[in-house]
Amino acid sequence: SSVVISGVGLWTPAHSISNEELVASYNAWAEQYNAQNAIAIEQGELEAKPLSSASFIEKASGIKSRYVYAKEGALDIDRMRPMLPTRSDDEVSHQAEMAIAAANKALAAANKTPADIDMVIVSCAYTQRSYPAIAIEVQSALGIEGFGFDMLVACSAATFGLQRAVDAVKAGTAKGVLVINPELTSAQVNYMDRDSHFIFGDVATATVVECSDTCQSEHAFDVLSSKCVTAYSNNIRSNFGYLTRVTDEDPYGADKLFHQNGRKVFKEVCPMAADHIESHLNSEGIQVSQLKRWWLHQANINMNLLISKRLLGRDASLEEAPVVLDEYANTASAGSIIAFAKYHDDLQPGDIGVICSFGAGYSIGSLILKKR
Ligand code: CO8
Repeated sequence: SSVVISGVGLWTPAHSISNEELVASYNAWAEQYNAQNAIAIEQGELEAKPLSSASFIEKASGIKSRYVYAKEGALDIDRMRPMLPTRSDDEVSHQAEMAIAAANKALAAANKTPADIDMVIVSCAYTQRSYPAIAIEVQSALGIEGFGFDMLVACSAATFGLQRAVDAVKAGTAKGVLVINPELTSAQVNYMDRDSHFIFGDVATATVVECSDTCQSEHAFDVLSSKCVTAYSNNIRSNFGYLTRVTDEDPYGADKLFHQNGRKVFKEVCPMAADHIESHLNSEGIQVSQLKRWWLHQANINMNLLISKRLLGRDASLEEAPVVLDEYANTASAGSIIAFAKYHDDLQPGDIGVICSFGAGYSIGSLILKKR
């Protein structure tokens, strides 16, 4: 018997923001800022805020729009961040709600019920609190017996979570695992930063991992192997955390939100990811040319083109390396799983594909899958 991914679920928020809407809001905010600070800017004490452009965003990143969990507030130039209502301790939390929606879809796709699951991993770039774990809240809401925990690995949270799940099923620690990625990134986006205001969107994905002996799914994939690697870098960073209260820093400071050195990330991560995929495939005796599908991390279209070109010696077609970031933007760890969710059921038995994430940490995670 083998370990399989037997179902995947994708929950998409109801609201979206186009590049044009986002840029109109940012530019109105920047113009207001520049007018209000005209004297300080003229005297060289402050820098004027530069304007953003929808055509730059699409060309530099491939992103055309993004979904958001809450639209209210994000485009309001007197607020520039989404507005979420506070929920009481007795209500389901925002992130658990997203997670439950994706988990139910994954269970349905795998032909499973909560009784078939005994381990829940909520794995994403941020959790809205430290405890009780979002995973335990989800476990309780779904009526799952067993255990759950949260884990954070930024953009590679989904692949690293899947590796934990695969290992748990292999070891007999769990019979069925739900790995859920409720990415509520909009809360950490700096909508006042031209260089990053366009990058992220919200979404939730979930996958069911189990033993092939119990699998009842038409679209299951054997996990041939998984490989994770990390290498420390400050080029993508957020300093928000529980110590913010006691260091007396501004909790809204720009360094507390997502920020990056995008050019450096691009240059450093592309070769790392390409080498990682190649060496992972080679360790399984698989040639790059045998890959039917690349479910790549969705941060930047040019990154994905470069990575696949480096390995294939030509551009990958959209069928080989599907793109979802045009519609979803970068959804942290969920990107490669969205691509997998939307583009897997046409593969034939024996077809091989790779899920690969790359991002903050740096962190890279890959799983080689074979259609059953
Ligand atoms: N509009 C107009 N002009 C702009 C804009 C804009 N919005 N933004 C930048 N410019 C300007 C720049 O200022 C620059 O001007 P100049 O040449 O005068 O200095 C020029 O355009 C070119 O800028 P860049 O060199 O920055 O542009 P790039 O072509 O490199 O594109 C990208 C910028 C799109 C950011 C690109 O570098 C990129 O995508 N890099 C990879 C980044 C990446 O993959 N990051 C991963 C981060 S995600 C992650 O790891 C998960 C973190 C956890 C989740 C966080 C949730 C919030």
